Amino acid sequence: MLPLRAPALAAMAALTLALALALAPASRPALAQDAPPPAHRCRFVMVPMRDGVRLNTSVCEPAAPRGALPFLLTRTPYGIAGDTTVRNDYRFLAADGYIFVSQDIRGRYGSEGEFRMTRPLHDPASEPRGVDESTDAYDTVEWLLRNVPNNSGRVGVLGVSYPGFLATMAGLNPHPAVRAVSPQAPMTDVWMGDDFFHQGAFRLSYGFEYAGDMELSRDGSAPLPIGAWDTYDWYLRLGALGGVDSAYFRGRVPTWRAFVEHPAYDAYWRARAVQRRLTAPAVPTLTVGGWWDQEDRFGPLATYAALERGDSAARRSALVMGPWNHGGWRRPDRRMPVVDPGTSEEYLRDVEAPWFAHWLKDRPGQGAAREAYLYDAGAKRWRSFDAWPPARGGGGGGGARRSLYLRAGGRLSFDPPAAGDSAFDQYVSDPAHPVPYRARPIERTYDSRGSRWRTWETEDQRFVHGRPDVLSWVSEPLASDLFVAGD
Ligand code: PG9
Repeated sequence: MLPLRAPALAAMAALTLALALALAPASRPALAQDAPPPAHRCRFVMVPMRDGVRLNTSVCEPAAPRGALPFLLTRTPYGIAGDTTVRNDYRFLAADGYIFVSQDIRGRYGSEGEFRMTRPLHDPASEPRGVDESTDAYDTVEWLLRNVPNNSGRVGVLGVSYPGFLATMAGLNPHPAVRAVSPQAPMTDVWMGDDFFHQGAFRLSYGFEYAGDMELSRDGSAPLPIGAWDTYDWYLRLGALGGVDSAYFRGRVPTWRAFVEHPAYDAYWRARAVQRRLTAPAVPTLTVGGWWDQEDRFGPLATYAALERGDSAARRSALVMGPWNHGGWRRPDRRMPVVDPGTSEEYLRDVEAPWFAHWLKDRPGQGAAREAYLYDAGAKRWRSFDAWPPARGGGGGGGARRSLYLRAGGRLSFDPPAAGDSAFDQYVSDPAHPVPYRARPIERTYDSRGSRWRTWETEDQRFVHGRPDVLSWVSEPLASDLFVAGD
């Protein structure tokens, strides 16, 4: 048993509070009728990389000729065999006209070579002939420009999650034809806040299952030995993590070894922390995320923040944060019941399609401004900011930066404790009876029979209230509306 003490004197959280934000409500025209994408002809080709490895690639061109068109490229570790037509979530883009290209990254599905999870950029000084996801994107673009007729010489890259990370990588040391990238829910730093750890706290079930699914086979075909429907007890019985490799993976899952060998934020994870490589965007960047993303909410905010730091003059970086779970804006089958219906289509039609058209087709309009479009889930409307987090105490947003204190006795307050107040709250944590992060049964992360993994961030959390190892802090009733925003 571990007695843990939470020092109540410390300011535990600092929030930017923008009070009474005076912003005009977003006026949006009614949605256009949903028309499926126009017919395309798709073919599969093997595209050679600089080291001779060939990557399985699908190229889809409009069936009716539309003149020279830009490419839209998505690279993925999840398999492109089904890309024999244009995805429905690309329908607003397809109406504008693009050549759609998707590609299995090296070591996955139909591509040759070796897969490395979130492969970091190589160091050209020590490995002049090295390859990584950035060079593979570069070589793919070069091949497309030379081998696909009727292209306009411009390329946009987009993708969600792992493909979002790959979109970011395409914008690093980019091919000059890459004129716009859109990392969406991009995995950016898996130790700090995305996917596998939260501020270093390991997410056991997700890490075990994702690493095993990805690395036991090149196409997800090797089953993990989890027979349980409710995995809570299964993971309790798993025992010390040091013994998991010999019991289950036998050296075949490098990412699991990395979890065990690198519990701290060391050089291994820092080399994979993409935001550390981002400065001014070399190409215009539209970063997209969801407030209830169960996998990569850290990534979009960290990506935008890193680009903003280097981008004070260029004004080429935009951010959208919507009321969505992981990639929900592109996947109607995965959306959450609580979200305002229509926000995904608004984004796809009114932001994404015009943004790519601006940068790839010179269509005037959205795309020039550096802006943040954020969904206010309390007021149920979009808000637009010219910087994010909003400027302190001013700039159209108003508001003030304030600290919230977790005070002894379960009180949440804007007032700090008095000097010399040494009161504290404490709880006892029992590793044999851990707090589940969602109500049981805890289905496997991506259980094909159904899993509440994708929606758990909006689930009622009161099922843990009253446990001896869970503390809650509660404020006085609010006297007026309060808009809380920021990190
Ligand atoms: N969130 C997933 C992931 C990305 C990168 C690394 C590990 C996991 C994904 O949905 O692709």
